Amino acid sequence: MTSKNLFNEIKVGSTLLANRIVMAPLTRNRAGDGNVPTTLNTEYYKQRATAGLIITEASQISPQGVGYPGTPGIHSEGQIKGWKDVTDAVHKKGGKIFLQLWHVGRISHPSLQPKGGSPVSASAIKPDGECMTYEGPKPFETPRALEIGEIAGIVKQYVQAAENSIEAGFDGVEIHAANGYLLDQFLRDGTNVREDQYGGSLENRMRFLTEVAEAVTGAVGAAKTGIRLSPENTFNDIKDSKPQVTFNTVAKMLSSFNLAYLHVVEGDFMTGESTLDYRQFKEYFGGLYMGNAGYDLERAGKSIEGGGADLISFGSLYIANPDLVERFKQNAPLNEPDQETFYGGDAKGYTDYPSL
Ligand code: 8OZ
Repeated sequence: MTSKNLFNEIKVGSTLLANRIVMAPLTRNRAGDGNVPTTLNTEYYKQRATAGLIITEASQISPQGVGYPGTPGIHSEGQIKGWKDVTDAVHKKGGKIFLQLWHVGRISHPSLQPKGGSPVSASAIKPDGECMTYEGPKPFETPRALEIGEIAGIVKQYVQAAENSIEAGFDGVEIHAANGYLLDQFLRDGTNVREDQYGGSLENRMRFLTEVAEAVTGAVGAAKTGIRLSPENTFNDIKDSKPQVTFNTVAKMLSSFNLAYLHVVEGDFMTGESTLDYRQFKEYFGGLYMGNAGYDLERAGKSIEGGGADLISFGSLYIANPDLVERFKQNAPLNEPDQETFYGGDAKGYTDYPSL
């Protein structure tokens, strides 16, 4: 039996997954004090442990990496301990789980930053829109361009956070280089107008991500490291003038690391449109490719069977259907996600969606 389908097991780096159905990283803003994962968070992930792989919600690598209320971190002892309960619960049910490593860069606000400092970015370019703060939405402010001497320190924070993740029992980590956050702010030319070796040419814009990939894979192993990209997503007011070329080149650069997988947000969250040729990214990368954005059972199955992807991640379907794998197997009806309870709150809309 060599035919590929959604329900086949697959070896991803050093981790054997029971199926190719992945729970996408989903920000839910329900971490506890100190941005520490709680028993409620443990319950939520445990309920979803039949996914082939869970990728956690984006989790800060440092206090500077924070951009929203109630998002968990992976830089303090308490956070490591909180996450250990999550990984233990998921593993007890036979699941596998990677942590998503996050630094928001300019998608933050002084009120969320250590000592009320300015958020940082590749260049001092203000995003359009508002930041979610503890006092409600506030207009974004102009970020401070990182000094060249600060970048190595942030690379070290990615490494420390990756090592903390392994200590917390994760099967691996996903480097979040998508959706307009710090690493994406360096990659795309709409947010990076630096004139040093981290800006200008595409090679220079890729330097920060290249260094993070090299350092994280060096620390925890390429077989435990995935990366997420979003070539045409305009979420968080970001754009690139030549996204196909830029991300073909990023995918090619990443191919040299033997990563566990490349995870790609296909299309634009904001418009629902998808205009690029995602097969090209897959081919330039050469390793396991995880597709994401708006897949349903039928399209996911076709993509896996047709060689368009090796894994598919599901976001809102996983919010509402803890037993998504079983529902897909039975082609059973799905619960509808409630948008009102996506971000913040308690168990309602979080751990109270019924299984079959
Ligand atoms: C939605 C709301 C807040 C954060 C991402 C971490 O887009 C996010 C996010 C999404 O990757």
